[in-house]
Amino acid sequence: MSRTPIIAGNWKLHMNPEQTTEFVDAVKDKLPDPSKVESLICAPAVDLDALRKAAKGSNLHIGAENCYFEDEGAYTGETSPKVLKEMGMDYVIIGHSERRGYFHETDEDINKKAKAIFANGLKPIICCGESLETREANKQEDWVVGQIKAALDGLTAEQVSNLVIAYEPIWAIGTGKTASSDQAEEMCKTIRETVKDLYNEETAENVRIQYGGSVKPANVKELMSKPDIDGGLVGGASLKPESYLELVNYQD
Ligand code: G2H
Repeated sequence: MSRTPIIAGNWKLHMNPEQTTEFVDAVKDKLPDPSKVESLICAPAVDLDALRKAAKGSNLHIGAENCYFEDEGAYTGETSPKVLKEMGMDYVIIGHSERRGYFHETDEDINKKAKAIFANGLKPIICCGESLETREANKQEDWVVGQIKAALDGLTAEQVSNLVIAYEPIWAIGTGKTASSDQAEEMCKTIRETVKDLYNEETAENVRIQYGGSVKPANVKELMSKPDIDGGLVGGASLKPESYLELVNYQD
């Protein structure tokens, strides 16, 4: 089974529509063959219309950084997964540690969001990862396995085959401290084994698992050489076209 690697930019709360258009114009003709590496940008909701227009006809996949688990209703300030689909998005990141931490998202919310994303024909990128305290207490595996079980609860094997899991140790996010490629591989392998236990071998072989946390051009090749790491979820290093192009073209 060969999984297509997926390198995703997570712009967080950076960029405006004009910068989005400039960025996409600078990268769109230099992206890798999508059968070799899937290139994705997930942008703030206010930039998604510009992202879609600029990326049209190119090999760039596009996505949002979050959504709500209801399609519509009295939920002031939320983003509808139904409208994200109508806008042409492919992916939605859910469960990022910044959403869990600053916005108090629970495992249950994340599971409901995953279901709403699939119900609308989109694909979730489900984030998981432990804090420094949890790692220092050597409880990181139990923690991450618990997050994965909760996030996948009630999803079918077919859905899980089509989603992406991003392992992002919180202590490595935006800190410049990357997990070593062995630490990252160890957890990505554990996640794949968890999917095998919950579903079956085929689903575990299909699911793509990214590592995130200070991924940059200097470490992407080493991380991507690991058998259970199928991609990167990249914050800071995805904000400049040159750096993003180095990341997605890591095979060159
Ligand atoms: C982790 C990552 C992107 P950075 O949050 O999801 O950000 O690459 O800046 O550590």
